[in-house]
Amino acid sequence: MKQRKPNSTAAETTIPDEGRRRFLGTAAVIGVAGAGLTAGISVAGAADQQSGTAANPSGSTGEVEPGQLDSYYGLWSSGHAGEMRVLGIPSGRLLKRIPVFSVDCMSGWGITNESKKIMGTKPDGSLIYNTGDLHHVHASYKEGTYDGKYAWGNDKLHSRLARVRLDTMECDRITEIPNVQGFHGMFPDKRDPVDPAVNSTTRVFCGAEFSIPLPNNGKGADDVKQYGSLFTCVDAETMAVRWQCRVDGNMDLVATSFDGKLAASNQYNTENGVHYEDMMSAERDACVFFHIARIEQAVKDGRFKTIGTSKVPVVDGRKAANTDPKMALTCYVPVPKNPHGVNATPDGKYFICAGKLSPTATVIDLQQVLSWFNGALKDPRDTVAAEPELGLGPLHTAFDGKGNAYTTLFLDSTAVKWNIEEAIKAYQGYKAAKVVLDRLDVHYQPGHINASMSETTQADGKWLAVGCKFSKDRFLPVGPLHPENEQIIDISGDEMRLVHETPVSPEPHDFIIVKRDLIKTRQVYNLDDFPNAVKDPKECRVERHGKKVTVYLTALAPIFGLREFKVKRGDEVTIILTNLDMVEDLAHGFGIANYDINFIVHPQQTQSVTFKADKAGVFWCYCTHFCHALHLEMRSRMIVEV
Ligand code: CUK
Ligand code: CUA
Ligand code: CA
Repeated sequence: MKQRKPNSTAAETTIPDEGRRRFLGTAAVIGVAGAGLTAGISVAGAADQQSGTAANPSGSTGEVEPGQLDSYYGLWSSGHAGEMRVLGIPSGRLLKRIPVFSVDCMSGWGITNESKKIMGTKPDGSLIYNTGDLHHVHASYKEGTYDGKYAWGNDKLHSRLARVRLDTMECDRITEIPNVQGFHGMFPDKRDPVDPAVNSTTRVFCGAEFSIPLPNNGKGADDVKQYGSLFTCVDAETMAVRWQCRVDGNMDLVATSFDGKLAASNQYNTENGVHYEDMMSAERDACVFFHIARIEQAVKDGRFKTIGTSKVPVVDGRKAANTDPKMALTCYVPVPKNPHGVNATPDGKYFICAGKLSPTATVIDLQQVLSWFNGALKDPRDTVAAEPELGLGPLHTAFDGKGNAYTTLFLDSTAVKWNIEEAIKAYQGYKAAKVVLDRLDVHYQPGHINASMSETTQADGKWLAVGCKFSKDRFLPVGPLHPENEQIIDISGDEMRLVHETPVSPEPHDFIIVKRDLIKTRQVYNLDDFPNAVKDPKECRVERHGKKVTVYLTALAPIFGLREFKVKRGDEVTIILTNLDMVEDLAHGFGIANYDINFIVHPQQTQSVTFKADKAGVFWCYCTHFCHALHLEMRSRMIVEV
């Protein structure tokens, strides 16, 4: 198998001159902002930078020259780091880490009252969870392509769904899903729901990998019959859990159809095994399809139960309850042994389920699945349109919008390019079909794979990224754990061409690659969006109600509104800090020595922290984020009196 070297030619991206000037103009203002007096700068400059698209001429190196911008946002998962990451594509440069499930001083995530409220706290004010495991990132759609509004990430560890708003690239909601464990695959609707009477907003669908006793209340641990897995629908806007559907077997990844009618999840444990060996005894497992409209009708008609203390309606999608296809909520399509990954083709016709323990990928025809649900097709297996043999350990599949699929082969350390229509012809017995078009070594053991705009109607066939689980010898060793390796591949030509690779901190799984002009970010908050904002340095003060003390503070480079403030030992202190600067990128930090407090506050934003003043003495509070020539002098003193 071959390994190709990049050619070297033109730079990747260019920004139109106009946007460029605006950008430089904004940057110049930041310099001036040092005076702390500049006001009224809009965020238009940043939006301008994002317009314009860059070509990917075959032969591009994927290098983005100093000062040039990437043409795509990569929204990356991080696994047990619990965060979402933003990479520039094709450069692979890390642009931002978005804390989601884990505490992070970079932003004060898990430290400020505002972030704690999103993450969830115990009665004593401490976080319910300090850990997470974020595997999958998917963004909101409108009419088949990204609308730039939200991105969601799952927490496999504590079964939570988080939402990141893409204008600020910050997490704004986290919902815990009841009665499941191992919440793994997740995918939002790709268009507005079909029947507006049934659904008012789009939804996010969530699979659950581990079966647990239902209810999970300490009884029934030894009775496998009481174990079950629930497929969950969450409202994209309210983030409330709408309904759940109980299945036989487990679920892994999730895909949704472009017409809003179907969702599906691959199942590797149709055996309902509790132990490792049991989960591999069957030659075939399944891809379970959900008939969304029927499920929502069943919920509406009251044909559901609730489980344990949860009020969420649970419908029965198990085989025994769904023997009549015309009424069925679910359809179990048999696919070979322990499949992993299910992906929707950008033409809306097929779901592709990778084989993992089988060297195949199964192409399932969605029209045929609907035919089965209408009673026109007897055997669910007849929905299979193709099952090409690709190589060892197929996991995930991406698309170029030109009819080709790209599948990772974990055991072969290869990405394989194959043609879907040719695979269908081969399945129909056409001997001359040319299914596999190219193979490329990747380094090493690839998991997820994705192409620019892959699962949208705008799949553009320019870049492919492969998340390699092991980098082995590719980078300087850094102790026992090597970085992972995100490899960037040019797919604009007939052959895949590896252009470069980026080491990343372990361990990302899924990611998406979004055209940069689809995401419009903002850099300055609106002061009025924060009811507790301290709008003028003159409003800075200390207010006491019994043992509760509130400190109202402003930050305006390079000065905090109070040079010192006094509290008493034993007080419950709340500090409310408003950043009155108005210029993008002028964040201030607030750290209190020996008090375990550290957060930042963005221009025109207000953040607060609450803590017990349990140590007497003088404690310097200083700006922890470099903001100004006099940043080091930007301090206040907390004096805790006995
Ligand atoms: S899973 Cu990690 S390689 Cu959690 Cu999407 Cu397939
Ligand atoms: Cu304000 Cu550093
Ligand atoms: Ca199995």
